[in-house]
Amino acid sequence: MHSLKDKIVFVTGASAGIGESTAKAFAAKGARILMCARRVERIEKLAKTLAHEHKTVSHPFRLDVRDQHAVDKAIAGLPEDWRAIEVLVNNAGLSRGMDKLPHGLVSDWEEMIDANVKGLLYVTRAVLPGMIERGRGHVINIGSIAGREIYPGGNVYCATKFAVKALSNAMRLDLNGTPIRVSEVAPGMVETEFSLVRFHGDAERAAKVYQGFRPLGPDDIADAIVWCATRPLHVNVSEMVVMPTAQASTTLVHRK
Ligand code: NDP
Ligand code: 8X3
Repeated sequence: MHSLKDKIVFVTGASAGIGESTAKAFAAKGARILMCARRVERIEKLAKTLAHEHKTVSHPFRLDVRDQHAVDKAIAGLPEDWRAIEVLVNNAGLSRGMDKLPHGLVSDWEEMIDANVKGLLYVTRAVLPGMIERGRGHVINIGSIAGREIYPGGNVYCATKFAVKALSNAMRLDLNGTPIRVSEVAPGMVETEFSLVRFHGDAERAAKVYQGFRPLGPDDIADAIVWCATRPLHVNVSEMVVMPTAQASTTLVHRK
């Protein structure tokens, strides 16, 4: 097993859901946690929780991954003792809307493409050269079952997650011959703030998404991410699709 004790794990989008659980799960393994999100007050609070519960040192900072200049500045400006990132979890992302394509909001499309695809690229581009120079590192991209199967109204969100799958495969090709590992963890339905964000704050509509079956929780995905990261260094989990037992595909969920 690869120990992450005192190693730096960078989790993007750690202010909620899968990212928050992932920061906690790596902290429980003794890692030091670098984390970002736009809602900085939330990650500052999380940093206090990590310090209290796991005696973990963490470094939270505000970042909108859609802003390439801000991403470059944040990574280049990291304090000296926070630069040696061992694991990058590209988690920051969102869905917006579920309208059929002819009626979709262009602003929703842009937000998803900018965060899920361009943001992931900006962060990865800023972090990878350091990993290559140090001769160690692991990039874990959060894809989705939506990156394997399209569902009605999923159009642009699905396209961004297909892109995450393509970019994960591309990273493995382009990094072949280096010791850097690249994994994609692709969840099915996880109950987080995801649907609340997708439906622009409509809590009733969001709750319906998870009614009548047991969805995954963010801790289930954090567990899968940590498992990938702690395999021995000669083992690279290329991709892992994790679904609730009640879910067979994006369009088939058994509800009571
Ligand atoms: P949440 O809405 O609970 O969390 C999303 C996180 O991403 C928040 O911390 C949010 O922080 C951050 N984020 C969003 N946009 C940006 C941005 N521009 N810059 C920085 N951070 C950003 O959703 P999940 O935890 O469910 O989603 C996490 C990832 O998992 C996403 O990539 C999503 O596509 C993927 N996923 C989710 C599934 C699900 O069913 N929930 C299934 C499959 C994949 P803040 O708003 O503070 O910036
Ligand atoms: C999130 C999973 O099926 O709700 O990526 O789009 S789904």
